[in-house]
Formats: sequence, C-alpha cells, structure tokens
Amino acid sequence: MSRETRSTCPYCGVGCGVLLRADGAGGLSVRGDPDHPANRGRLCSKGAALAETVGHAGRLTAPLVDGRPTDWDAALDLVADRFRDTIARHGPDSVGFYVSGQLLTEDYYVANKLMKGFIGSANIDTNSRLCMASTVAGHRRAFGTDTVPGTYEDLEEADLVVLVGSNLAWCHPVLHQRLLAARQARGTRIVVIDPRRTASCDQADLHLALSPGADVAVFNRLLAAIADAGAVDADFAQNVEGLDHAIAAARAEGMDTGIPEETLREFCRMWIATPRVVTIFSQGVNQSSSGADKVNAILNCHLATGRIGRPGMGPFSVTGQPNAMGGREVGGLANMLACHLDLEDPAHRQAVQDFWDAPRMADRPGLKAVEMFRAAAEGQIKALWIIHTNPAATMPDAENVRRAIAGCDFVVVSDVTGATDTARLAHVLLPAAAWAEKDGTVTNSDRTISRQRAVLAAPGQSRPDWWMLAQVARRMGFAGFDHDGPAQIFREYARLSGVAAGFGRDFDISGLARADYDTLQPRRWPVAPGRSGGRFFADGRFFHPGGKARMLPVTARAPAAPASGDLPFRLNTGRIRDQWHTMTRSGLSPRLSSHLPEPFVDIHPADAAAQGIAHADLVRLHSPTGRAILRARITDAVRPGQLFAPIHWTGETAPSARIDTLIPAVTDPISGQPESKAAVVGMRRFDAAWYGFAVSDRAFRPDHAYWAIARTAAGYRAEIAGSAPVDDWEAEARRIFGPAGDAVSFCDPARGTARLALFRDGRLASALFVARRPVAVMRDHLAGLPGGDGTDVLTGLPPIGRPDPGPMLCSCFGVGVNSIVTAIEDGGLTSVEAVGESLQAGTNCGSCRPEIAQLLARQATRCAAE
Ligand SMILES: Nc1nc2c(c(=O)[nH]1)N[C@H]1C(S)=C(S)[C@@H](COP(=O)(O)OP(=O)(O)OC[C@H]3O[C@@H](n4cnc5c(=O)[nH]c(N)nc54)[C@H](O)[C@@H]3O)O[C@H]1N2
Ligand SMILES: Nc1nc2c(c(=O)[nH]1)N[C@H]1C(S)=C(S)[C@@H](COP(=O)(O)OP(=O)(O)OC[C@H]3O[C@@H](n4cnc5c(=O)[nH]c(N)nc54)[C@H](O)[C@@H]3O)O[C@H]1N2
Ligand code: SF4
Ligand SMILES: [Mo]
Repeated sequence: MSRETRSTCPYCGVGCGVLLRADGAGGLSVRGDPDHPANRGRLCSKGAALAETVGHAGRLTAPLVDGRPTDWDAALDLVADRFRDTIARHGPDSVGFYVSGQLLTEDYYVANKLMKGFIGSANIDTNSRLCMASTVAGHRRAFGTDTVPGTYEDLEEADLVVLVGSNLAWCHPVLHQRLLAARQARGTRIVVIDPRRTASCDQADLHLALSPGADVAVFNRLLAAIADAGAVDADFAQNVEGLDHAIAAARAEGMDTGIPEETLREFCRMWIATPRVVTIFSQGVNQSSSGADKVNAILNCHLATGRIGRPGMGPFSVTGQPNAMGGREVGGLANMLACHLDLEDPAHRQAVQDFWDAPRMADRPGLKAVEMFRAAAEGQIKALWIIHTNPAATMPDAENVRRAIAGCDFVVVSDVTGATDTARLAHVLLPAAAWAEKDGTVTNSDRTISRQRAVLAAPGQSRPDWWMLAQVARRMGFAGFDHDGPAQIFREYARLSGVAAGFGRDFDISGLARADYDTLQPRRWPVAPGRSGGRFFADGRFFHPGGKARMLPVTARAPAAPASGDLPFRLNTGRIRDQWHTMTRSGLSPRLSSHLPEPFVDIHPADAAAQGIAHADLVRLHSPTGRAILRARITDAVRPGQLFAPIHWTGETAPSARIDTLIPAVTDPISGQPESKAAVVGMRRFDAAWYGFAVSDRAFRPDHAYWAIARTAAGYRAEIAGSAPVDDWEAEARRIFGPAGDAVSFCDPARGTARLALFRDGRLASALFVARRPVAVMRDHLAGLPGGDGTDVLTGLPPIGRPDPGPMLCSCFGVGVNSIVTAIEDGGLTSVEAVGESLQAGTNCGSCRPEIAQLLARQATRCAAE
C-alpha cells in the first residue's frame, strides 16, 4: 500500500491537516492528520467526505473555446492575444481578474504580480471582497496592518468566547469542537450574538438575538459599560489613540439593539469581569453596509481593555475560505499591494516594482468586486478572467452579474467543471487541476501556512492555476514568469516578504525562502530571523506611523435597505453544515447531500400563519432585484419579520433558488463589501398545480417552476413543482428522465395523483410521485431504489419491518433523523453520548452533535407536555 501524504483540507479557513492515500485507481482515502496543529486528527463532516468528491466524473478535461475542445497552445495564445489587444486599444484598466480565496498562495501571487506589476492595473479583486474585506479594512484602521493578533490556542485558554455573526458549529466545526472540549475542561462560557438561533447556540450560556445590523450598537454599549466600570486599561491605553473619542461616541449611541435590556447588561457584566475573553467574528459582521465599523466597534473594546495578543484574549476574525488569509497576504484585493504593503505608498510601490523588475506598476486602487462587474455591464471592462469562483451565483444582484458576464466582450473562466452558472458564460474555459492533484500552500485563520500536496493525476489536459497565469503572462511578452513550479514561486514570495518587513510590516516569511518546500511543515507567520509565529500586539506596538493603535468613534447604522409595506421581511442568508458554497464539490457526495437536500427558507410561525403558509409549502420571495421559490420551514429559530435562506443552490441544482438574485448590490462605503445578509423581500405562498418527488439512476434536468436536484448513493433525487397541469404523466416522465424502457404507473386524474416507474434492462431507472399537495412518500427509502429491481417502488413506502431512516443527520455513519428519534423514544436516551453509544451517531466528526441535542430537547419537551 502507498504511503500517506500530508496535505490540507480544501474547504474552510480552519485549515485542517489531512493524510491522503491514493488507491491507485483514481480514488483516495482521507483521514485527519494527528500532527497538524489546527485539528490534531479531527475532521468535520465535509473533511471526512472528501474522498467522495474527487474523481474525473463531470470534470473539464480540455480547454474549450466557444464550447469546442482545443489544446493549450491555441487557448493560451487566444487569451494572451485578446488581453494584449484590449490593453493596447483601451488601456490597462479595460481588463480585470476576478479571483478567489480558494486559490493557492502561489496561484494568487502570480495573478497579482501579472495584473499589478505587468499589465499595470489594479483591476484584480477577489471573492474575499464578499467575505473578509470589512475585517481587512477594520484591522488596517485599528492596527495599521491587516493582522490577526491571536492564535487558535486562545480559544482554549479563554474563559469567555463571544461568537458574533459566526455560526462556528457549522462553518468552522473543528474549531468549534476545540472550543467545546475546552468548555468541558475549564468551563469556558460561550455567548452567541446572532439574530437567529443557530447550532452554535446549542452549548451557549447566552444568546443575544440582536436586530439585524445592530452589532455596532451592542459593542458601543459594551465600550460605554467598560468606561463606566473603570475597566479601561490605563497602561495599555498609552499605546492607543482615540480612546476618549471612541468612548464618547459609544456613550452617545442611540440605536436599539433589539436585545432585552437585562440580557445586554448580563453580557456586558460577563465581558468586563472576564479578562480572558476572545471575540470571534465572521460574516454576520463583515457582510454589512456597516461592516468595517462593526469590526472597529469590536476592536475598540479589546484595545480599551488591553485584552489583545495575550493568551486567551483578543479579537479573532475567522477566515472563511481555505486561503482567504493567504490571499490577503499576497495582496489579492484591488486596494492592496503585496505582503501587506500599501498600493498608495510610493516607496512601497517602488520597492515591489524593483523586486519584480516590473515595467508598469499600478499606482491607484482598482475596481472592487461589485464595481468590476458594474464596469463590465457598462462596457468599461472588456476582457475578464474569472478564476476559482462562481460570481454569476454568489455576487449580490446575481442576475445582473450574470448579464454583465454574458455581455462582456471576452470572458475567460478557469474551473474544474464546466457545469457552473459562470462557466456556462465563458468564451474560453480553462480546465484546472483540482485539490489533491496540485501542490501549493494555504494560510489558515491563525496565520498557519500549510502545504497542499498532489497525490492524484490531474485528468486530461487540466493544469494548475499558477501555470495558466504564468503561461498567459509569458505569451503577453512579460519576463519574470518563467517559474518551474510552485516551490520557486513560494521562494520568490518569501523573499519579497523580507523586503516588506524592511518597511516595518507584520507579514514576514523570509525565513522560509530557503526552506525545503517538499517537506515544509505547518508554520505560523511571521517566520524570520528573530521573529516567529506567536501573537501580535501584547507589547503595545502597532503598525501605524508612531506605533500606536487607533480606536475609532463609530455609530450604528441600520441595514441600507429599509423594510416597507411591499417588502416587509428582512432576508438573512448563510451556510448549512454539509455543503460548500455552490456545491460543485461537496454536492458530489451522497452523504453530504442528504443532510439538507433542498433549498429552503426559515419563517417564524407567526409570519407563516399570517401568510397562510404551512410547513413544506413552497413560497415565492421577491425583491427589487429578483425572485425566488423555496421550500418553507417554519421555525422559531428566526424572529418575526426575519427570514433565513441558504446560499448554496444555483442554476445547476435549483434555478429558482439562486438566493443572490434577491440581494441588492449595496456595499460598505469603507470596505466595498456587499450587504449579503439584510435584503428586504416580500413573501407569498406559491401554489403549484402539482408537486412531485423523483428519483433516478442518472442525472436529469427538469424545467418546471420549481425543482431541486441532489446526489444520492443510487443516483439522484429531486423535488419538482409545476404550474401547468399535466395530462399524460408517462409522456412527462419520459421527457424529464430521458430514454427508458417499460413504464408502470398508477394515475388518478380525479385526485390529481400519479405514481410512475420507468425501467431499463429490467432495473428501476426512475420513479416519479405526484400530488396536488407536497407528496407524502418515504424519500430516503426511495432514494436508494434506482438500479434495483424496483419491486413495490410505487407504494412509496419501505417494506414492513424496514423503517425509513429519514434525512441523514450523522453523515459519517449514515444515521438518519428517524432512526435517532426512534432510538431516543424506544431506548429512553437522554444524552448525546447515549445516542452515540446506541447508534454511533455523532461519535466521529461530531458535526451533528448540536442537532442530536436538539432532537433530545424536542423529545424532552414533548414528554413534559404529555
Ligand atoms: N459548511 C460550510 N462551512 C463553511 C462554508 C460553507 O460554504 N459551508 N464557507 C466558508 C466561508 S467562505 C465563510 S466566509 C465562512 C462563514 O462562516 P459564518 O460567518 O459563520 O457563516 P454564515 O452562515 O454566512 O453567517 C454567520 C451568521 O451571521 C448571522 N447574521 C446575519 N446578520 C447578522 C447581523 O447583523 N449581526 C450578527 N451578529 N449576525 C448576523 C447569520 O444569522 C449567521 O448565523 O464559513 C466557511 N465555512
Ligand atoms: N447572499 C450571500 N452571498 C454570498 C455569501 C453569503 O453569505 N450570502 N457569502 C459570500 C462569501 S463569504 C463567499 S467566500 C462567496 C463564495 O462564492 P464562490 O467563490 O463564488 O463559490 P464557490 O462555489 O466556492 O466557487 C468556487 C468555484 O471554483 C471551482 N474550483 C474548484 N476547485 C478549483 C481549482 O482548483 N481551480 C479552479 N480554477 N477552480 C476550482 C468550483 O468548481 C467553483 O465553481 O460567496 C459569497 N456570496
Ligand atoms: S473544519 Fe472541516 S471543512 Fe474546515 S478545514 Fe477542517 S475538515 Fe475542512
Ligand atoms: Mo467566505
């Protein structure tokens, strides 16, 4: 058997180490790396299912020009020619790169160098604009650089951890487990500040369900309370400018937080009384029209108390994507240079220009993401290269972004698959080598740099992203792009960081410039002679001229779009446990796809009742920018007047559920980050003529008013709803599923029901169940039938004695909700541990433990009510 290779998980910013073993047939086994400092062997459900997402099915294997396969020379020459030509005719600012926090550092470095040093424009921006830009702006305003002061160990050494706009349990699960383990060991208290009740609230001592956008008001309340309690650290305040102004602004804060007064006071008391406090923040903070101010409101409280950069203390922005941090370091944002140098500082520019031997340095910030697509729509950007991201699905006002891309003169997309909303619009589609097929480095949330390593062959002609970028640069006639591989790029980058450190910058990995890339161990930066990977700022030295930190006076602002009569609901958006963004990879795993197989919107019971919406109904949302149809989930996890919908579904998987079509392109004036969590929408029940559930052994694409398709072990499953009545269900089924042989059906036109199965070579190919209301069939049972003999499929029920396991809750051991509820009821189980002993559920990655706890709680309330 082959050796295991150390690599890093390609999903979230926790940056867990993995051990990979190729099976020699294109497959892979994956386990947590016990020696990686981020996870010490743990993985979450997504990491544990990585093996199900590799492989060549659905992959792009050759460059495509206007949809036709070609070779690299033809494709790269075309890209270089068109970019050179556009620049010659319309200037460097007529082209743009839109890249990704999922790129490896080496890819990112080459893209940034090409655009900012050689094309001579700063029109390179990244999906990190939708993700980390407010934090970057807040850090720079307070610290003088974009520095994350703390380390993961701080979560374990803290006595109080505050999660602000972070659903850590689902989005950074391994970090959350480290936190829960610390809570077990030392009784760490946890506070969640989030408008809705999330899985992260399950083990929290306090949940502050603030009004959407009210974070500045909450932290201003805290800062005022700190001042009133005499809790300002006078010694540390010597290193801080603006203390008095910030406190005055905090005292003058007038916005209502929506949090009961006593709860808010309790929070302030806890925070002030607990020196070892870590405030974790994420997209509930960043994705806001006041995102940068929210960040500074949090930083103010830590600066005022000197609780920063010491064990168990500090503000902690957790990064979303695996290399969000690396992208910030290389300067992937349109307003940054490289290695935390400033684009607008002539000395910094000169130093980088000299180092790159660059002909034409950009000297002013380029277009930020929203501006870039707007410029494309207006014809100012005439050539666009989109790499490792899917903006037609994930940018705000996504329908207009889609139109902008479709209307742009020349669009290049690099992806691993052609089946994305964005890739379908490309003139040139370039096949990228995927995770586990390429080498590079990533930096996680606590500044730890880790290697990703190749263990599988890339299919067909697919190649790493850095290679495509360097090839285009060379073909455009630029010197300085003759790297022979990622190791060489990394060394160049490490040397440049030494130059940056000469300007007194934080980021310095010059100590790695001569390290052996092949055996590089995870290292937290800085790594340089005399400096190594600890915390920042405990010494009170910051990176502004003069060396002091700055506290900013900030005042809360409500979300930009005001709710109104026609648009009374505030739409919050975010992530679910087992899917990654637009699902191009996590959606390939049947296990991950069975947790929540359909797009939904969470509605408070009072709002649902007022609108006559019942559980499992479909609802239509509308906003000034778009419309969507989603499945209703009625729950008091959201407050009245608020809705929550996940971001993951696209034109490929559920075209009526592209949530970003509803989100206006409103941004924070400081950071340019869109307000992705506070659109205003109207809502109505959507009454379809019929509702269907389908399973099939092959992929299919319905074309009805609503459909959502998901992967299963036996093929695919889909929810469908149509607005036009259907006369001949057998013909309709053949249209939906494609060619098959015999059909068996029961149709009852009077009752509007149909049950129908199609067979191919004696095996069940597809089945469709239709009713006038959402159909009641055992979905998880049916999902397993395609490819089998199909006996009794039309009953829609499992045989007596084989219960339907229900939707998958524990992805690791394949345990469904029904099985867990039955075990709780029949076995009288009362704890998550007992469920684990009985069914194994929750005993591996632990991602489902909060949901098991909820089932237990629900059961306990039921018993109490009986
Ligand atoms: N399973 C999974 N994990 C992921 C990802 C994924 O796609 N799937 N993506 C990764 C990426 S790129 C990122 S950026 C991170 C994101 O990680 P998180 O930021 O934790 O995730 P979100 O669900 O986007 O949003 C977090 C919370 O913000 C809350 N919120 C909304 N408005 C407000 C507000 O005004 N104030 C406050 N305080 N809270 C508010 C939402 O209710 C939500 O629970 O996750 C990473 N991890
Ligand atoms: N409403 C709303 N919108 C949001 C958010 C929200 O919370 N609410 N969150 C925002 C945030 S924080 C983020 S980070 C974005 C994420 O949004 P995106 O970055 O647009 O989403 P992904 O699905 O991660 O897109 C990655 C693409 O890269 C492709 N890919 C995979 N591997 C490779 C590779 O090795 N090379 C190349 N070239 N391509 C590859 C994948 O197939 C996929 O098409 O969404 C943002 N949009
Ligand atoms: S927490 Fe999960 S998704 Fe994030 S890096 Fe670790 S295994 Fe991957
Ligand atoms: Mo993100």
